[in-house]
Amino acid sequence: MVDLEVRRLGVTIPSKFVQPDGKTMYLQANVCPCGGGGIGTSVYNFNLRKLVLTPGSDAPATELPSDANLAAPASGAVAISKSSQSGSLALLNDGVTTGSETDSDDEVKGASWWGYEWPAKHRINRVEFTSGAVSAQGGYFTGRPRVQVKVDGSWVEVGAQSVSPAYPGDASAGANTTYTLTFPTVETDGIRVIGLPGGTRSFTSVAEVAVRYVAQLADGGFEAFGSGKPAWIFEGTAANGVDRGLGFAHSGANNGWIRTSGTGWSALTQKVPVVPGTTYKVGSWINASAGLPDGQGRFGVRVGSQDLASKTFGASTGYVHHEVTVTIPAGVHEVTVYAGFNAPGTDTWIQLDDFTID
Ligand SMILES: [Ca+2]
Ligand SMILES: [Ca+2]
Repeated sequence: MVDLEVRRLGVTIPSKFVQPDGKTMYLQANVCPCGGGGIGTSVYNFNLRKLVLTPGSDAPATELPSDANLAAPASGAVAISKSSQSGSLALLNDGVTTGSETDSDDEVKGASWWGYEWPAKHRINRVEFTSGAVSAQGGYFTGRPRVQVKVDGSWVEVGAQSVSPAYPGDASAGANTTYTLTFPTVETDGIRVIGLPGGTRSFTSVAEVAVRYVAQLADGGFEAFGSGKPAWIFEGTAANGVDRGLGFAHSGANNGWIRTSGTGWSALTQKVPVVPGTTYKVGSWINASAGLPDGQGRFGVRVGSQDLASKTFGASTGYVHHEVTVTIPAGVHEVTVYAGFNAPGTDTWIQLDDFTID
C-alpha cells in the first residue's frame, strides 16, 4: 500500500532487511546524479525507504455517518501524491491545517494529486482539502481540483462534485485555505484530489486532507460538475433534466425540472445519509406551473415508501421555499429526500433548486 515513483535505478528490496513479520521491509533505489537527483554529488548512494505491506480486504464498507476523519492514521490510510519534496506525507493527516508540503520536483507535471489509499473500503462523500504555502512559483491548482476514487484499481472521477468556497484556479486560492468538496456517497479504498499544478515551477501544496462520510445532501443547487453518477435520481414517466444557464434557477446558473402532459407521479429523489435520533430541517425551492392543482405537488423525506415528513404544494408564481422538520427513527441511517407531483393530464411542470439539509 504505497505509491512508489520507480523512475529510479537499481530498485531492490534486500531480503537481508525483511523483518520477521514478513510485511516490513526496506526499498533501495538510486537516482543518477547526472539526472539532477544528486546535485553536488558525483556518486550513487545507498538509499533505503521503509515499506510496510498491508493485505487488502474486499469486504463492504461498514461505517455510518459521523464527523470522523476516515483518513486519520489509525484508519491505516496511506497518503499518496505525485511527489513529496520533504519525503514525508505525514502532514496530510496529522489534523493540523497549518504547515506546507509540496510536490515540487522540477517537472512540468500534467497533474498533481494528494489523497489516500486504504487496505479496506470506506464510504465517503466529503473531502476537505487544505492548501499549504502559495507563491508565484506554485502551490495551487490551475482550474478546479477534482475528486477521483479507485474503482477496481483504476482512478475514476466522482460525479456531481461541488466545491465550497469556489476554487479560484490561481494563486488567490491562498495558503492554508480549506476547500470542501462534496459528492454522492462512494464506496472505495482510494481517494485523491487531483488537478493541473500552477505557477512558474508547476507544483501544488497541501497542509491537510480530511475524508468523511457525513449526513449531507449532494448537489442541492444543480451546479455540480464531474462526469460520474448524478446526485439526483428520477422516478416516474415525465420528461426531466437540468436547465443550465437558462435563467430559470433560484440561485446559481442551473435548476432541475420535471414536465409532462400525462398523468401519474414523477419526482426527483436523493438518498441522504443521516444519524438516528437527530432532527434535521430539510428544505427546497420549487416553482410550479399554473396547471398544477393545489395539493398535487409534494416535497418530503421518506424511508422506503414510508413518509417521515412531507408538505404539499400547487401552482405558484415563482419559487416558493418548502421546509420539513424530521427526527430520524432508531436504526435508520439513510433517508430519501424527494420532490415531485401527481400530473393532472395537461401540460404541467415544476422547477427545483437549492435543496438543503441542516
Ligand atoms: Ca496537516
Ligand atoms: Ca442552482
